[in-house]
Amino acid sequence: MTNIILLGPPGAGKGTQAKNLVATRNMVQLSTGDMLRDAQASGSEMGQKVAKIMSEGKLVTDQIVIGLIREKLQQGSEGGFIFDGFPRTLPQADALEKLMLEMEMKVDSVIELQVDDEVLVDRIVNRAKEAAAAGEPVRADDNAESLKIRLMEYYKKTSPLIGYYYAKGNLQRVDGLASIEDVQKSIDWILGK
Ligand code: B4P
Repeated sequence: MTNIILLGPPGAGKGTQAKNLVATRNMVQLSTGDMLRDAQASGSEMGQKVAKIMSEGKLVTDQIVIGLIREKLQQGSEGGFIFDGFPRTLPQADALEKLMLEMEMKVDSVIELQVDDEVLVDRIVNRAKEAAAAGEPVRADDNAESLKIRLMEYYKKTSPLIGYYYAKGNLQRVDGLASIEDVQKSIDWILGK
């Protein structure tokens, strides 16, 4: 069983790589972004509460996302968990550490996907264009204005986690500018066969 965290700015490819790992390694993807979008789609009270925050590109409260993760961890996973978009703040990282201890598990690897800001903007704007062209729903936060705030939130609140995990000795860096397949190969190399 291997538990990993995928760390990186919006559009770095965390969700894309997590899906590959689910398909190839029988791991369970815990994407807080997907969980929050599902809550919105269900129309639940919590979903309604977070809708505006997310569309503006801001981070949802730690309390809400930690609650979502706790619930999913209790369901277990044979192949291990991929934390995709969680933790995003230092209090979330501390909470994850406590939860893992409680459940007698540990984070084996933290993989940082490194991508330049200009490329992130291109990817997000492209995703919005492709979805619109295909008649699919466009994410409310996939626009230049929200992205500016998402990036600021990342540098202010999430990037300190790079130092946090570096100090713990389990941070690995991957060139997220490479093709999806090459990023996948780098992650496979880190995780081993
Ligand atoms: P997320 O859903 O986590 O979204 P993301 O960071 O934008 O996406 P990701 O990095 O997964 O990029 P993707 O693979 O999709 O968060 C959305 C919002 O939810 C946050 O702003 C916040 O409001 C809230 N939230 C979530 N978690 C939270 C938490 N823990 N605490 C508080 N709030 C939280 O890739 C993007 C695009 O790039 C795709 O189109 C993909 O095809 C393309 N792409 C990927 N890899 C590529 C590559 N190597 N080359 C070319 N294109 C690539």
